[in-house]
Amino acid sequence: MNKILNLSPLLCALLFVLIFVFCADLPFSPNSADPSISIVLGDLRQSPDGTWLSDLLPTGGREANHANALNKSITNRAVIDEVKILVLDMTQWQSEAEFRQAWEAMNESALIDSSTHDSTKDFWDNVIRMFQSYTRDKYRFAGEFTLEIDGSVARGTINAKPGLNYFFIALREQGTTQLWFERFFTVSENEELNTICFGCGPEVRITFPPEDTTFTTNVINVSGTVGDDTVSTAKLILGEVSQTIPVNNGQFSNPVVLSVGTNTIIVQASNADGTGSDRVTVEFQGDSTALRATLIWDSNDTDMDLQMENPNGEVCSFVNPVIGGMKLDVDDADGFGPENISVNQPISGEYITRVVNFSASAGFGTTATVYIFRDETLLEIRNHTFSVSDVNNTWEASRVTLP
Ligand SMILES: [Ca+2]
Ligand SMILES: [Ca+2]
Repeated sequence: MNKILNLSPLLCALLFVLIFVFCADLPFSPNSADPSISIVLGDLRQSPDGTWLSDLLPTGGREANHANALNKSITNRAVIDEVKILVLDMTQWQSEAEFRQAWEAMNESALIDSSTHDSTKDFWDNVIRMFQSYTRDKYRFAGEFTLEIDGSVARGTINAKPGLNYFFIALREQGTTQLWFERFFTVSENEELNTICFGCGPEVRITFPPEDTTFTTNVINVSGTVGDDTVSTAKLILGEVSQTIPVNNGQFSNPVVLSVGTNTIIVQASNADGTGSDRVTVEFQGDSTALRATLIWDSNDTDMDLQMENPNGEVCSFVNPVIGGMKLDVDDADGFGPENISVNQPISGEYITRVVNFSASAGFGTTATVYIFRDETLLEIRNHTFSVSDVNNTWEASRVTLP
């Protein structure tokens, strides 16, 4: 016979009062003497990864609505008002694989007790009720925790028993729940090892330029490190211009073209865990340009060439980098760009910007993107894909008439 049933009603009532008094804030939390786990959710704006719970939920009727709520995307991630973590104690299992194998072997529909769903409760409450209804042979519902939100990052500390645990992490916006991540995690007895960063990706550090540097040249080299040697490319973002840059053995160094005034430079790198980024803000004090063209492209070890022809028929390119009031500020011969031509001494008439596919890497083409700035403001973005056989072909990207 179940031992609980042998308890006298008085003892049960006493236990209830003790549980209520001592655990009022976190009624289902594991004992605070359990190892603590520091959790960081790196970027809440990233797409969630969650299908497993959808599979668990019954289909049809109100339960289908719950499944829909789970998959409903939160439209404005800026107003996420709650981040919750639900912890299942899986310490009776040696590994995630062992549990999943046992779960697959079960008749799931027989396990799902739709009577646990209560139409007066919201989705999150029903998820908890559902998990609580299983807390017998397969796992134990250990508790729910709330993380602190700071912009798009959430942080907090939770406690869980040493051994295998399951974390179900949900974002909630005005009562709408979205599964963000689910993860099995083995809690160590040694608390220093219990740090989890979901969706954080590799650590990115911009080492040059330092924050708040003022430059008098418009092309600077951005360099730094990516904390994952297997990452081979990163994204370099400055205003509207977003380009791929190579990363070799965790190091990057690539030119970037500044606009007059304040520039925020962002470098992002991704791996299977998510996206990491760093940013610096610098100032460029120089003459504003009447017209400027920036070229980037999307494959490494290929050479694109930017050209600009002024109304007098003079052509600025790597052959004549300074001519007719135009200047090729930066040239690139090995992939991704940027190349940039600035018009510092404008003359009245039409300027034509062209891109020449100087070399093509074997096996794939290259998409070139040209950003045209008029008086330091983005006027247009044009792109064109060169096929592998388009070697030495020219693409006319833009025509702009200056007064
Ligand atoms: Ca080139
Ligand atoms: Ca390059």
